[in-house]
Amino acid sequence: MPHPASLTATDTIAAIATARGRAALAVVRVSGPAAVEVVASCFRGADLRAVPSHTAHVGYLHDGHGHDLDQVVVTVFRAPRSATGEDVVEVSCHGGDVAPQLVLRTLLDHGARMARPGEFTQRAFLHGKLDLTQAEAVADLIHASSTLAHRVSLNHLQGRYSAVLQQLRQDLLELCALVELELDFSEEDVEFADRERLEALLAGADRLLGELLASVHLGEVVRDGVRVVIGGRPNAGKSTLLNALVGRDRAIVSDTPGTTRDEIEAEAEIEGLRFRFVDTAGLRETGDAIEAEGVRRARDAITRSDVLLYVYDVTAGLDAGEVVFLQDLRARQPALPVLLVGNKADLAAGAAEAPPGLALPVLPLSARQATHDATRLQPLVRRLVDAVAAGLAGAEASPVVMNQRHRQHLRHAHAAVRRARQALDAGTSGDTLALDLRAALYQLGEITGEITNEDVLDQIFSRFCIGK
Ligand SMILES: Nc1nc2c(ncn2[C@@H]2O[C@H](COP(=O)(O)OP(=O)(O)OP(=O)(O)O)[C@@H](O)[C@H]2O)c(=O)[nH]1
Ligand SMILES: [Mg+2]
Repeated sequence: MPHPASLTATDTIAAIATARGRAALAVVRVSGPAAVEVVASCFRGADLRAVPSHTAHVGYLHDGHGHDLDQVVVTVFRAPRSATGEDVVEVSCHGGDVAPQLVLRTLLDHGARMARPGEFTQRAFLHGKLDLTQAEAVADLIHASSTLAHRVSLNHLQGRYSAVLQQLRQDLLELCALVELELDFSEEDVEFADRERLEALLAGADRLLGELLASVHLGEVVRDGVRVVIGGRPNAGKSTLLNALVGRDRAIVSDTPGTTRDEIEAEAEIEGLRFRFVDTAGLRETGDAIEAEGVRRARDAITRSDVLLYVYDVTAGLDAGEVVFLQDLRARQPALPVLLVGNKADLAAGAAEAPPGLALPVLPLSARQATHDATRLQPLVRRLVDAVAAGLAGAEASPVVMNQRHRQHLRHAHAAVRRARQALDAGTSGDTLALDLRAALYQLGEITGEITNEDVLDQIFSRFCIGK
C-alpha cells in the first residue's frame, strides 16, 4: 500500500552505493522514471529499453562522446518490482577511486540527479515497499557495531517488529469499532454489549506495550554496547585487567598507586555483543586534588554502569571500607550486577574467600597472566555475558525497541491505553474511552509511518548514507 503522502517522483536519482576506496567492484544505483533511459543513453551492449525486468547485461558505459569509461554489468528492475518501487538500474563497475566516479558523472550528465542521503530508502517507503520501522532498520543495520545489533536490525527489517505493531493496531481498531458502535446507538449510560472482549483486548494491548517498553533498556545495550566499569582500590590491577580484556595495551599500568586519573574507555566484541570497558581511578581518600576528582568520577561512573567489575588484591583482601562501599551500592542499586574479581591470584595460594557480609562469589584471576594468555579470562567473560544475557536471550526472538523516537510514541500509547482501561473500569463515558483509543492508534501510526510529517521523515532519512 503506498504511503498516503506519496507523490510520484518525477526526477531520477543516482549515487554510488558502495564504500569509497580500492575494491574489485562498485555499484552505482539509478532510480526514477527515466532510470532506464538515462543508462541506455550511455550504455553500449543490449538495448536496455527493450530488455525484460530483472535481467543483467554486460557492456560498456561511455561518455556520449565516443569514449568508453568502463566495462560494466547493468541490471534492470522495472517498477514496481524493485527496491524503491520505481524503475531501478544498478551499474556494477570496477571499484577504486576513479571508475565509479566516472560512471556516476556520466549518469548525471545524461539526466540523473545526485541522490540525497537515504533517498533510495525514502522512495521505497513512499511507495509502500517498507514501513518506517523497516526503513529505520536499514539505517540501524548499516550502523550496527556488533553482530547482535546487526541481527536485531535484520529482524526488524524483515518486518517482525512491524508485525507486532500491526497486530496491536488491529486490536486497537477493533476496540475503537466496539466502543464507537455503542456510542452511535446510546445517548447515555453506555453499557457495552461485548464488555468481556473489550476488557480482553485492552488488557492485551496494555501488556504488549508494557513488554515493548520493557525491552528499551535491552535495545540500548544491543545498540550502544554494555558499559562495564572496572572499579576498586588503587593498585588492585584495574588497568591491567582492562588491557587484558581488550587485548591491547590501552591503559598505563604501574606499581605507583593512583596511576589512573581519568576514565579510560576501550571496546571489545564478545559473543556478538559490544562491551565498553571503563577503567577508573582507584577509590581512596586523597589530598591530591586531581586524584580526588578522578575518584569522584570513578564513583559517578560506577553508578552509571551496566555491570561493575570490582577488582581487589587477594593478597591484601577487601578492607572494611570496601565492604561497606559494596554493601551500600547493593542497597542503592540492587539491579546492578557486581562481579568481584580477586586479582593477583598468582601471588596467593588457595582459593579466595568470599568476604563475610557480602553475598558475592569471588572470581580469582591473575590479570597480569591474562594479558599474555586470554584463555584465563574465560570464567570472568562467561560471568560477564551471563550477567547481561538474561535479557539477551530474548533479543533475537522478540522485537526489541532500539529507537528513541519509538520509545516516546510507545510511552504515550501505553499511557493512553491505561487511561482507557481505567475509564472502562470506572464506567466513565464511552466518549473519553474512544478518545484515548484514538490517541493510542495515532501514536502507533507515527511509529510505522502511517501518520508522519515531513520534518520527521527528513530527520530519519538524513541519518542514512548517500546511495542507500
Ligand atoms: N602479581 C601480579 N601483579 C599484578 C597483577 N595485576 C596487576 N599487577 C601489578 O599491580 C600493579 C598495579 O597495577 P595497575 O593495573 O596499574 O593497577 P590499578 O588498579 O589500575 O591502579 P591505579 O590506576 O593506581 O588505581 C602493577 O605493578 C601491575 O603490574 C596480577 O595479576 N598479578
Ligand atoms: Mg589504573
